[in-house]
Amino acid sequence: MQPSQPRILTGALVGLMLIAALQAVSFLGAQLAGLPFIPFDVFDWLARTLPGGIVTKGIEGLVIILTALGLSVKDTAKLAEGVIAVLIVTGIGVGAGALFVAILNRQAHATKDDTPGLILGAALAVPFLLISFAVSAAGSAGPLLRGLWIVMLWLAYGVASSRAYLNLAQAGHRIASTAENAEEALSVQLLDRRRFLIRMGGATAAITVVGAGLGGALAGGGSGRGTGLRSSDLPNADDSFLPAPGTRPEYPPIADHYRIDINLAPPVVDEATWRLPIAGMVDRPLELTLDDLRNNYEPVHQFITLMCISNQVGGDLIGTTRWTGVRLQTLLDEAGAQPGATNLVVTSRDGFHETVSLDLIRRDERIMLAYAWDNQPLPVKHGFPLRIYIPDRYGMKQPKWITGMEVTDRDAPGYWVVRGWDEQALIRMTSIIDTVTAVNDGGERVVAVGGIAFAGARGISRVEVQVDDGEWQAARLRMPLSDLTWAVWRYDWPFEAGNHTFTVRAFDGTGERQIVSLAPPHPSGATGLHSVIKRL
Ligand SMILES: Nc1nc2c(c(=O)[nH]1)N[C@H]1C(S)=C(S)[C@@H](COP(=O)(O)O)O[C@H]1N2
Ligand SMILES: [Mo]
Repeated sequence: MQPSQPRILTGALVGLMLIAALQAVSFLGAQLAGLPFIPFDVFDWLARTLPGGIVTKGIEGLVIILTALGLSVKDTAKLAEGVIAVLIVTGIGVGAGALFVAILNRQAHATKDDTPGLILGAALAVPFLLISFAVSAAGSAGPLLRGLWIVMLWLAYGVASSRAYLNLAQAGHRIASTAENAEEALSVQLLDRRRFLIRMGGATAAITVVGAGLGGALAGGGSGRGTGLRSSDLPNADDSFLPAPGTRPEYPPIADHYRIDINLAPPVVDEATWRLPIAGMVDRPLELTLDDLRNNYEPVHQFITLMCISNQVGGDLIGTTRWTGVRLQTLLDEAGAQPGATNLVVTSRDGFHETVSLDLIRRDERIMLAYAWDNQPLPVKHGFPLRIYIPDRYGMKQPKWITGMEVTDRDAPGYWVVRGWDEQALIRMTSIIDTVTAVNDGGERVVAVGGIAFAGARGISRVEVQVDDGEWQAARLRMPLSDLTWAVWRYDWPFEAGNHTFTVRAFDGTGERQIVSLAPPHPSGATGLHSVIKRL
């Protein structure tokens, strides 16, 4: 190696500094102007493009790791994915920095201008542009602005890389030519390089901290929303049943609702230009605005529990709120499906899709298109402006951010069905212990055990608790919010000091007992009983 040539490792370091700054600026742009955040686009693209088996293993692994760390899956999964996304792009930036130095070191006549940097920037910009446009869901910025922004960021990365290279090379060269002997030259030159790298590190660190900090502050700002239902509005408000202390709220705030979808940043749909088309094999194609849906149809309110098929036994990917919208039957009748049509293909802004049979829609008037949760417009991350509800199915069958509906005679498998998950995705019964607490019941010490049970649209008829190897004992059930929600239960056990195992099982409305054998979420939903060990 000639003394005047920067080392490849130095190139990697420069790459690290620049990619950190690039991501911070991209993050700030996302928060300020709805521009794409490059790592999220890359992650979302990978999640859509990699084979379903690999993605499923990845999700399973993540859920298992988060659970093992004692973290709430619903609160940390997106954060963990975001960290992975940033690490992936960081790796690309570091690799590109190293490769850049390696290539320039081989050029006999290195150019002194920005040309190599512009070439590097353009070479990076092209794939990232393609990726961003392939996922193109998040962010409110228009395509032209998105494109320009991505090109600009990578060109800046490239030009900064080549300026850094020139500085590093000259730092070596200048001193090498004035020093008395080679050894001395080398040490002085390294010192000079180090000074340059420290200066560059300071500058990039400042950009990174300011970009990420400002972006983070902007991201935190929650929008002022309308008011949700009060507990006195709930249909079972006069049930005197008292849940065990520590049981989750029967009707939680929607801020606590889990979120699962294929996007790191949720798609932002502009209400002004959004239309719901009902097209294809229909006599009268429809194109409805959100106001049409809100004002021209009788609103349907349903209390609904939604659960993700990736939920582990006892997991937190389950939530309840009141959904408001329009019966899908009504819209389908209005459009008039033609003879021979069999299915409705529902497509989403993020490329997600699912197929619902017309027979099912005609049979089940509870199937709805929902535009409100808890009396407020759907939050962006929960599918604004419109999502579908199909009773008794896991969430994977129920698209959010709906942008298209086509009546057809084809049967196209849904997004997750294509990727190896259950075609029907019928909800498997689950019961969860939320709490085991010693309480005073009129002077007597008892152990209050409580939680929820859920069996899709089949309802819960009975919940039983077993302590250690004892008999199964019937728990008391609170009247549920509806036939479509979880049921809150409670079992009071006479206090007995020591270490005890509490296990719960449920029976659905048809009298069927919860499946005992253990199965992982893939491909049809987890089964097995939930247990809690508690020292009393
Ligand atoms: N467009 C779209 N809809 C979607 C998904 C998605 O990735 N994209 N994920 C589905 C899955 S797997 C689940 S569990 C539910 C979760 O809804 P929530 O995030 O509002 O709780 O949304 C469903 N609808
Ligand atoms: Mo899901």
